[in-house]
Amino acid sequence: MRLTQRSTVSQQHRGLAFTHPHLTLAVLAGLVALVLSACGSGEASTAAAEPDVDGPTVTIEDLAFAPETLAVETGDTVTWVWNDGAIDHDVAGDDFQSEVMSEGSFSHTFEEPGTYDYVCTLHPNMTGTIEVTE
Ligand SMILES: [Cu+2]
Repeated sequence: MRLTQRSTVSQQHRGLAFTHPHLTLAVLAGLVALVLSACGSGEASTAAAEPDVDGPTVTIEDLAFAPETLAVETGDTVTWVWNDGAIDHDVAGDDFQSEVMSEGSFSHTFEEPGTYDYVCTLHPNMTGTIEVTE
């Protein structure tokens, strides 16, 4: 009887001993999955947030400003978004000037009505115009 009881107890202990490492692995795997998915979604939202600009936008791509002419209202903020691979560009107007860069964005608020021509100083045939109406 005692031998039987002992062996039963030891079998239960073995069962627990085998169950616990599996639970621990499952919890670890769950945590790893959580961390990975958190990182993944963070990168995704950062990448998605950049082109998602409020207000009028000019995209810099294929060695051009698109649209080349953009009509906005006084007080509007125009955002230029770099989307031309590793090619450097800038946005240079009479009273606004971005840095030379290959990614990111640059914003300028037009407080006065008028026609604002600008260029990329690295590619003089890259020209654009912002028409600011009242
Ligand atoms: Cu350029």
